[in-house]
Order: sequence, then C-alpha cells, then structure tokens
Amino acid sequence: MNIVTVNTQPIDGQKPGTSGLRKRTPVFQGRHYLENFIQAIWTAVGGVEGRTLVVGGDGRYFNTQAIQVVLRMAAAGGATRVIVGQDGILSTPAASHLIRKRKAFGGIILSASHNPGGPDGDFGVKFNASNGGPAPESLTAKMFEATKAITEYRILEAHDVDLSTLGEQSLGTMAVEVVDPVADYAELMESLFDFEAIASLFADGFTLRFDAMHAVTGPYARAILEDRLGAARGSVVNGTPLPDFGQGHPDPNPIWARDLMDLMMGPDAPDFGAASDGDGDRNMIVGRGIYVTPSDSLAALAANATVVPAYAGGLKGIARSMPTSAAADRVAEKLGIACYETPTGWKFFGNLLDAGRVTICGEESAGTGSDHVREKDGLWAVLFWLNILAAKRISVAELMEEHWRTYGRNYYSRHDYEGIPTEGANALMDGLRAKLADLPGTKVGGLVVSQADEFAYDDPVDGSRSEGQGIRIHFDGGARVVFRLSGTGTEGATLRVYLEFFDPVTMTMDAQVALAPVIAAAEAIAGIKAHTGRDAPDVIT
Ligand code: G16
Repeated sequence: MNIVTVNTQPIDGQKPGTSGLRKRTPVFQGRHYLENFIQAIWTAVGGVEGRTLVVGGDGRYFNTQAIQVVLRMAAAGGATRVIVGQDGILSTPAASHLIRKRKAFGGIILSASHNPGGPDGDFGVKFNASNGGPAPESLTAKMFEATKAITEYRILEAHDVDLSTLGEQSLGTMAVEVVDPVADYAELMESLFDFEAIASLFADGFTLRFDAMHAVTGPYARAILEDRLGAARGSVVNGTPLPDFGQGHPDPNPIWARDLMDLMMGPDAPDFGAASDGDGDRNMIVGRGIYVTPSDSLAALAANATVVPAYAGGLKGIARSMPTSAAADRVAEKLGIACYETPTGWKFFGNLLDAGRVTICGEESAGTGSDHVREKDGLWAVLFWLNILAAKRISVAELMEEHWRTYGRNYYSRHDYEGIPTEGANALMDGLRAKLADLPGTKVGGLVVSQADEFAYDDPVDGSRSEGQGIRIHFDGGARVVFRLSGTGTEGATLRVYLEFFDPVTMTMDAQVALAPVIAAAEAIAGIKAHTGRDAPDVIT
C-alpha cells in the first residue's frame, strides 16, 4: 500500500459554519473537495501522527464513501488507530462519548444534522476535539486558513475497509477498530438515569411514540427504550436509518415532525411523544395535547434535575444560547446558580462544561445536553423527561402548568425565512445595525424598546471574544426579538427571527397570539417583508 501525494489547489467557500462545513452533497463529491477539507483539518490540528481518532456519521448518502476517504487520509497522516462505528454509523452524542471514553485525540463526524440528505441533499463534516466537543472558533478559523493555502494532500492507496464486521483490521500500519455504535452510549445512559423507575413507568402502561425520522437514532432508541426499558414494541417509528431519511427533513420540530404532532394532538395520543434529528443530537418533546418548546424544556429539566441520579447533587450552573428564551434564567435564579448566555452553536458550551461552571445547557434550536458529553443529546433529553415523569408520576401538561405557575411563562417562537437572497438578508441586518443606537426609548406598536445591541460574547474561561452573534432588541416587560442569519444553511441565506414575551400570569394562550405585538414590532423595526420579499415565514416553530 502506497501513500500518494496529490497536487490540489484551494477551493472557495470551505469555511466551517455554526457546526462544521455543510454543503450540497454533489459539492462534497466534487474533485478534491472532501480531501482538501480533511487535509486542512489535519493541518489545523497539528497533524494526526501517532493519534487515535473516532470516525462515524449519521448514515446519510455518501457517508460510507466519505469514511473510506477519511480512513485512508488518517492512515497517510500516520494515525495509529481509528475507531469507527459499524456500517459507518455513530450519532453525534455517541461519537462525543467515544472520543472521551477512549481518550482519543478527536473525531470526524460526517453529518449535515437536520438538513435533508441524498444525492441532491446536504452533506457535512465536522471535527470534534479531545474533550468530545465541536472544534472551537479558533480551530475552525485555522481550518479555513488551511483550505486557502492548500497545495497537496496525502492519501493511502488501498481497498475499502470492511465497515460491517465488528473487530480490528489494519489499513497500512493503522488499526481500524469497528465498534458497536450503540453499546457504549446505552451504558452511559444507564449510568445517568434511573432505568428502574422508567421501566416501572412503562410496566404500568405508560405509552410512548418516538419518531427517529429515518435517521441515526433509530437503533439507539430501539435498544434503549424498547429493549432495555420495556416500551411497547413499535413505540419507535421510522427507526431504520436511510441514506435519504425517507426523503424527509430530519428536523424534529412541529413542521417536519408533523405526523407525530398530529398524533399527539389527537384523540389517540400516547402519554409522551419525542423525535430526534439526522445525527441524533436534537430533540422534540411533546406531551398529550401539548408541545414543549426547547427553551421551556431546558427550564423544566433544570427545575426538576435532582430527581435524576446523575444530577441529584444539584446543578453547577446552566448555559443557554442567546436566542433561547430566558425561562431557564428564572430557574437558575431560584436555584441560586449561574446562568450563562452564549452565542448560537454548541461549541460555545465546551469551555463552560470543561471548567465545571455549568451542568446543563440548551438551545432554542431543539438542543439540550449536559456534562456527560460535549454535544447536545437528543435521546438523553428524552430519557431525562421520562425519568422526571417516572419520579413525579404526572403528565407533561401537568408538569408544564406547574412550572409556569411557579416561574411565569416565556412565550416563545422562531420564524424562519429560508433560502432568501443573501443581499436582502445582509441589507436587513445592516439596516438594523444602523438604527441600534436610536432604538432605546422608542415606542413600536404598544411596546417600548428598552435596549438594543448586537450580541458579542466574551468567553469567561479562555477570554476569547466572538462578535456579530445576532441583533437583539429588548422591550419593557421582558419581551424581546432577536434577528440572526443561520450558519448551517447551504442555499442563499436564512433569516431567523426569535420572538419572546414574558407573561407572569396567563399560561395557556396560543404562542402566536401572545407574541402578536412582538411580531408586529419586529416587522416595523426590520422591514422583513420588504427585505425578504416574503409575506410570511417559511417555518414557524
Ligand atoms: C447546529 C449547532 C447548534 C445551533 C444550530 C442552529 O445544530 O450545533 O448549536 O443551535 O446549528 O444553527 P443556525 O441557526 O446557525 O442554523 P445542528 O443540530 O445543525 O448541528
């Protein structure tokens, strides 16, 4: 087997976004595209010689071909060992756990997360560091620099590795260890939660529907929820990972998980509904007749955490991304613990978790997680909910009502304008920036602006600063609108408008109705319709 050096040249646009590099699949399949980026990762991390790496993906189209390339390039780079999930499968949280458990140097996760997959869908690559978490901005910046200076890459000439057989093989001098993708993760979950209590909940007739959306969590959910905890067979639906996710959009929200929502709002709803995304790090929680927003879910988990064995000693602190609602802040205040506000992107939680400043984290974009790994974790959130319901023996609706009675309710919604022209999106953001200084004190509809700024984050652990992280406009009384451009889209720009309204008394209004004044103020301030050319958002969650 020879190592060959292939001449190449920089390819435009290989700049990692919110979570790694995401592009259309045909772009990744283009000549040298994947190889250039992998070599740039090796350069940015100082090479992989003598290192152990973890590699896996969400099973989408092009996953196994890409893994073969990563393996041959790891071998060419002198890596000692690569641990890879059987058939190339590893959910993002399972990969994070394996990196930590096996003390690997890092890992390559192949996924475009909740973006659709297939020959015309999206593909993605991200590097997670030795703490199991997504590469921090300083490292992704180095990767981007390396993509702009690349002249060659090195790859081993070899046959494909058999990814279907568990055990060890060699690729040149490198060991390739094919592991069961579920076993270690399931063991970790069992160490965190009261499996006995959850099993007895199911034994008492509690019913569940988990929609794996034809994505990576199917095997994990079946093994844990059905095999270990005793949920009825068939509770996990769409449980076989498919390369194109059954032509679906594996994003667990009320729009893309429509079937589950319809079931949960209908007469035959089970007690609990949940869904996860392409790579298993997002979650959606639904009770019979009630959808729980990710922001509320974070707050409810934090408020009830001590019923879970792993968190029985209390939480060190909570972190949430800036656009996430302040519901968790209210819980932190009551518990007398710190609440950190970070930019969008799980990578910003890593330092806080590593430094032991926070125990649980969450994002409005359906992400919740804790210090058990360094990624958000869809199934972990589902088990957390089940553990609370098993301990308290109440319904999701009762739990949320109790929560809102105690803390008040942060009504919340996100309006997305997808695939809009980049110029229009930039003009909207520039227009907002230009008026920030004049906004405080002005009255828009019935709301008075109390504060307006562009969010910048100073990491309290390493002192790094991240600027341009979204424009936020606060109103008197706890209402807020945030404008931000997505960093995970692959086509044009996606404008996200995050809307929030605090009501200490009324708990059961429809969110869009409660938020109507904030929605109107957002339009009046930003001119969304004029800049996007759209009458309404494409997705409301
Ligand atoms: C990624 C990040 C999340 C982030 C989300 C939304 O999620 O890991 O931390 O909240 O993108 O990003 P944006 O608003 O920029 O599209 P995932 O599940 O896609 O990896």
